Amino acid sequence: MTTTVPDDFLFGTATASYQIEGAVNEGGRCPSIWDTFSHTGHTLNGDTGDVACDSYHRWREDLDLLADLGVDAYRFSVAMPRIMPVDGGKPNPEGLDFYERIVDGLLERGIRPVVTLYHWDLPQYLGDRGGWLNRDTAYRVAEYAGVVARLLGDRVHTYTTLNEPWCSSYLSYGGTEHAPGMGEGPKSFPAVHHLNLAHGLMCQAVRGQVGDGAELSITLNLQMARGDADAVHRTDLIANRVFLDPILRGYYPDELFAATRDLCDWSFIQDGDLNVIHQPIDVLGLNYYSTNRVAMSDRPQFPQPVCATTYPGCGDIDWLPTEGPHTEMGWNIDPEGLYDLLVRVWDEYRVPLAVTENGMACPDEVEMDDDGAEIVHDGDRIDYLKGHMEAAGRAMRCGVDLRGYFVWSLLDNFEWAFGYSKRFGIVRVNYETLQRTPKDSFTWYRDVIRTRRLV
Ligand code: IFM
Repeated sequence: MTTTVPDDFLFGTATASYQIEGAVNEGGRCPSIWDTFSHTGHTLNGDTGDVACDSYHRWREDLDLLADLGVDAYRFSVAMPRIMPVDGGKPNPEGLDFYERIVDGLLERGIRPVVTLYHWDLPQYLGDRGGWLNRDTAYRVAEYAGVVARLLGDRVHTYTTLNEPWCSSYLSYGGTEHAPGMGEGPKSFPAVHHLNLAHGLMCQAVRGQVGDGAELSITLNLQMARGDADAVHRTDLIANRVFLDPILRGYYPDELFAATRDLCDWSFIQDGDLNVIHQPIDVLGLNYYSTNRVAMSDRPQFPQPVCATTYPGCGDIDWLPTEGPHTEMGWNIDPEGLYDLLVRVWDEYRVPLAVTENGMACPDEVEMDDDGAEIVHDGDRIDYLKGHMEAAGRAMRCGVDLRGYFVWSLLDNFEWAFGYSKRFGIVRVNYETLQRTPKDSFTWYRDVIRTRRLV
């Protein structure tokens, strides 16, 4: 069954600055923690974002692709290293001009800009002072958010404060997968709190510039676990409610303190922080790809010594292999998980939602047409998108207030620690020539958007 969406529903695609822009030494940009991380052997094949899709130079072509696709909105991120390249210095006019051209270029094409203010490319000078372990980072990032909002104002449809703070905390300070790759499990808790604080401060900074009419959001990648009730409950607490509850309800759950008692005293929470974090938002973005399967084990909850983990406080939980088909990332394909997630968050938090990322890395095969041009028949990606859109539509029919759906990603791009080995784009990027080629999924999505139906 298909679901017809309201006129103001946003069909879109998403990207992020470090993943597509390249030109890392141009326009006055300073290095970010991802430049450092990727240049020091932490990514597959030593890949870096130095060139990426070269969207810094090819942005017009990319916006034309979006216009051809017929999207209502484009979700992209602004790079703080382009806007505030000097520690304690003034905003960089070249960086500001770049994003102003993109926003105006989108509006000229009838596309609404959805701006993510922070998608992981923290300036290295803030990384040098502890990154998200340092409370000051929250204030510096909020100051930058105000600079961007002052410039772009109400030309932006939605300002998203942070993309996936789970990754910027647990995966970056708890584990070793993301910059700075600290790998000290519970060290990620102060990073979590400082990211939550940054979200609140950024909301205040944007509203301070744009006024109460500013549409604000944050995007979370909530971890959808299935399995033993106790294991599901604990992982939900550590990975999800640690963001959802302070942001949407103004408190950290007591159970969280109990579940982490041997690891962290949470003394970094200061008086008034929760009031700052608990700002009204207009829409909650959810990035969804797959589910996890968990079970309680016989191990102790708090292993000694503390180890690298993206789930501190969950030492007694096993992550089991997932069933069914998997994407090239090794993630299982479980559209029902998207339905469950949307219904759960809507039922518990009653906040309007948007699917701000959903998509699939596929082993795309490139063929040549009669004229020697590249073509990609990515039927597996179409099936993935179809299944998830159907699930999203079903959630809407069950009453979920869903405002948009964004495919990850417009372009094949730099997939973080996986470098260029994983392709999520509905447009192929040939990394030698940088030529863009719409895949079959692009044409299919264009037809979906035209019908204004979730498949
Ligand atoms: O590429 C990432 C993106 O930056 C954040 N969400 C998940 C995507 C796929 O891993």
